Amino acid sequence: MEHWAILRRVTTDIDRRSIDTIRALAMDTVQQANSGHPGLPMGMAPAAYLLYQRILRHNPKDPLWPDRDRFVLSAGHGSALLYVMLHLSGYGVSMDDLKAFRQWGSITPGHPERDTVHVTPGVEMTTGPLGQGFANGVGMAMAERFLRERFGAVAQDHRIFAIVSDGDLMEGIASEAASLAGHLRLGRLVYLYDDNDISLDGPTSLSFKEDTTKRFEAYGWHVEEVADVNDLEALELAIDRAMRDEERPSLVRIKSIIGYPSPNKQGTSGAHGSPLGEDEVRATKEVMGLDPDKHFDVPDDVAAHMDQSARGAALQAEWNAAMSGWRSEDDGRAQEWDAAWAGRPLPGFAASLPPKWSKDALATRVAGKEAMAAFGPHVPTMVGGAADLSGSTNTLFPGGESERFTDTQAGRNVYFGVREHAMGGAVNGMAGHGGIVRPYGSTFLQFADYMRGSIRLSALMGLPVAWIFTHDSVGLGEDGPTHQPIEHLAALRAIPQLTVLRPADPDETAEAWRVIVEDLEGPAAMALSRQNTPVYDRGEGGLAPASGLARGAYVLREAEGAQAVIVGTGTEVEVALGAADLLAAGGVAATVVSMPSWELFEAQDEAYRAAVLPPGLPSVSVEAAVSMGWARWVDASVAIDRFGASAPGPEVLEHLGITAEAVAERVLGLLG
Ligand SMILES: Cc1ncc(C[n+]2csc(CCOP(=O)(O)OP(=O)(O)O)c2C)c(N)n1
Repeated sequence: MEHWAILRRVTTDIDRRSIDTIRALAMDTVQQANSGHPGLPMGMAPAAYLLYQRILRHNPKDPLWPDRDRFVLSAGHGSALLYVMLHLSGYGVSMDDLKAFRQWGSITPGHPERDTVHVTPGVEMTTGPLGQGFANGVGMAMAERFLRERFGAVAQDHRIFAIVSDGDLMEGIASEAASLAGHLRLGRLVYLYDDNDISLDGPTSLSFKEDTTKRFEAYGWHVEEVADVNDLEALELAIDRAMRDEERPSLVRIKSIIGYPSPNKQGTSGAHGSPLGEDEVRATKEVMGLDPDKHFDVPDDVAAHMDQSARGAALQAEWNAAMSGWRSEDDGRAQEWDAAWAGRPLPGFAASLPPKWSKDALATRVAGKEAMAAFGPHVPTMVGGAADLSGSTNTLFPGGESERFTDTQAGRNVYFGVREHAMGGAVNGMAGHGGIVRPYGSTFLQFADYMRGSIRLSALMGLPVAWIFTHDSVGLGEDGPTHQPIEHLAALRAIPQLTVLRPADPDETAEAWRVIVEDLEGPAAMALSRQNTPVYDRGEGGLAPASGLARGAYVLREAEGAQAVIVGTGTEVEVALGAADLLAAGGVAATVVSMPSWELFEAQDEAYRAAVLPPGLPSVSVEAAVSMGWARWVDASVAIDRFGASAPGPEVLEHLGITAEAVAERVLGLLG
């Protein structure tokens, strides 16, 4: 038990034995899988113990209690620690689940996953790509503040905790998110930084030596320093001071020893990412005074001591009681609350769309703004914003100053600043928190790359978020190839479980918003144009109604005796119509299909798909982007398989061949 020499002020024997049990279970879990990261769980066991045992207001028997404190393990490689804590605190993670760590079909995958496959009770976010969890917590703190201001502190009054590591702090996304959190003074954020001086390649001195205290103070954070994670008293006092500072987010910088108290591997990167090995596990158990022949062993008194079910039930019962009074005070507020937590809009949402458009021709980004203004009142907890491009992406709700999310008020329009990475992570965090209906982030389509990690995670988690990308083709013009997306639609379509939508005109834009808010469970990415498109005449004798968007692709204008089909997306639907007109003038009949979403079309039955794209009928697509992927749907593509160029948009499109003439020619070529 000599390793306890370091534990100068651990209060009780049961504290010590509980923490050692966490360490032993984490070692066993990783050893059994013969894969995983034991070092962080062992080093940070005292911090996790304090959190789950004394600090977090949580109820293991209802992991989705809306007013629970949130905990994000941003250093997702330390998943064994999270699973062990969930098991010991009474969540639905069994000893058998620990034994199935990293195995097919288990609820204890290599990194924590929140999704529809691995439903691990108590896992708030999927983490693993370092830095993402850090940014997720910032979004959660924004959600908590927004909901507390809207519904009152009876309903929402909690904190966001995270364990973040050296790797998290090295990642750029964490810098952006920390800067944003400091700016917004997100005082409910309390991050425990595992400052163990070790990362994967070796000591952090290889690559990381800034003064993190000064850095976070400069961001406007409250920083606490704890010299030794094993000093529970100092640690608890530091966390307590951090929690009391509600004006600033807090970083509790904690010195720990990776792999502690493994006699031969602690303090080295050898304990970071591989099992300690049977012998070292035995030796470590011996150091802790535990029986090395026992595996997955939890003494009865430790199990009873660590089970948080009773404490959690009491906390939630108190909340439930207060909430029933709260509900009866204001019926409308209660209904709004229920809709918010169900992720649903209020009645009247669909009827608000489409609005009466301000002009006959509008950029779809402007149509998006007009649609948001129309449906906004029906989704009062929809929060989002842009990465310093609100004026261009047109994603602000009306309301000006009073709708702004600032350091003193939580409105629904967030100015994320030029921070795409943090915006992505924060929007995911808002969705993960719950209560925010369809949080969204927007920027130019080109910069989707900057936030791709978060977009991918939103898809992996199936989060109900909206990514709104404008300036969606070379048609944006003069800004040139640095700003002109080329491969981005293909890159987004390549992400599984992400629905990509590129509406053709204002009516399709409104319908796309309806589908995103009402129909879709998971994330959506919408591509909107900078340049105008007509509001198509879809009345009697005109083009087909925009409701066809919900099926992914639909016949927009049927040609009798069609010899070919022309498929367009977004602003290129106008090109497709022009091509069909040219062909008609030459006696060739071509049907025009609008195809705003491959994924929605893919989900239709074969009969519908065959009706839209009849097999055997020559087909040509037109989209101002790479041709990659189009062969799945059509025989030939008019596309742009090169970077764009700086010039007025219409000229760029002309030079790169996105014209009605080029499409008509391609159709004629196919027809021989
Ligand atoms: C974005 C990203 N890049 C790289 C990795 C691979 N990786 C996993 S853990 C790790 C080292 C992290 O070191 P640290 O955060 O200090 O954790 P510790 O060694 O203390 O467990 C790396 C590079 C990752 N998970 N995410």
